[in-house]
Amino acid sequence: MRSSTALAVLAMALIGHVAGQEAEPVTDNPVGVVYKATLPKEPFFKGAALDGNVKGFITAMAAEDANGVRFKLKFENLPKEGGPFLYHLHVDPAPDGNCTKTLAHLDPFERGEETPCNATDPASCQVGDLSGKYGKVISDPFEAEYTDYYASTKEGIGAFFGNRSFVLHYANKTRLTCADFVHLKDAVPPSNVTYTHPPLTTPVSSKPYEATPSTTGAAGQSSTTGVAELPSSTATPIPSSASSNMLSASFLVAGITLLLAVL
Ligand SMILES: [Cu+2]
Repeated sequence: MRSSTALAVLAMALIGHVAGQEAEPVTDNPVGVVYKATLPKEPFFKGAALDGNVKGFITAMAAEDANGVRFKLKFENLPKEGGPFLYHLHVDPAPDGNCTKTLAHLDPFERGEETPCNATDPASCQVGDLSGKYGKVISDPFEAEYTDYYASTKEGIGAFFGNRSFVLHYANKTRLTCADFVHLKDAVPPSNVTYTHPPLTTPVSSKPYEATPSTTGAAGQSSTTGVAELPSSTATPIPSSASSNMLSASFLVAGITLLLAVL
C-alpha cells in the first residue's frame, strides 16, 4: 500500500517534471522601470488585409509593491477577419522586424504548448501567454490593463521580458506583427523614497517636505538619477539683527525638535 502510494507520488513528480512546473510569482521586481513595445508601420504578415499595420503598444511597469508587473496595452486598425487575435511575450527580440526570429513563447517553467492555460489559474500558463491568461483581442480598438505576477522586470531571470518582444497572431497562430520591448525608464533607487534631512545650518522650514512617491513623479521627466528634487531653498538671507538671529535660533530649535520627532 505504502509502496504503491510512493510510486504514485513518484509518477506524479515525473509527470510534473515533463509538463513543467507551475509558474512562480516574482515578488522583487525593480519598481519604476518601464518597458514599452510599439508595433512597426508595416505588418510582418505580407497577406494582411490592412491599410498599414495594426497600431498599438504594450507598456509594462513593476507594481508599486514589486509584486508582479502592470501591463497596459492598446491595439487598433486590426484586420477585419482572422480574429480573435492572440498575443504573447516571445523569447527573442526581432530588431529587423522578422517575427519568426522571436522564436517561441516566453516559457521559463517549460509548460510547453500542450499544457492547457487555465485563465483562472495563471500559474498554469506559459509566462508569456498573455492573451491566454487575460483574454484574446476581441474588439477594435482593444484596450486592456492588468497585473501579471509571473512576467518580470528583473534582469537576469527567465521571466524577464525587457530584452524580448511580443507577437500579435491571427487566431490560427499566424504571426501578424511583432515589436521589441525597449527600456523607457530606469528603476527608482530605494533612496528616492527616504527622507533626506536638510542641512542644519540653514533655517529648517516648518514642515518637512515629503519624498515624492516614485509613481507620481513628474510625468515625462527622466528619472535616471532617481533623486527626489529638493524644493528650492526656503532660506532667506541670514539677517544680521539680533532679533532676527533669535528668530533663526528658535526656528533651528523647532526644526531640530521636529527632526527628532521624525526620527
Ligand atoms: Cu506568440
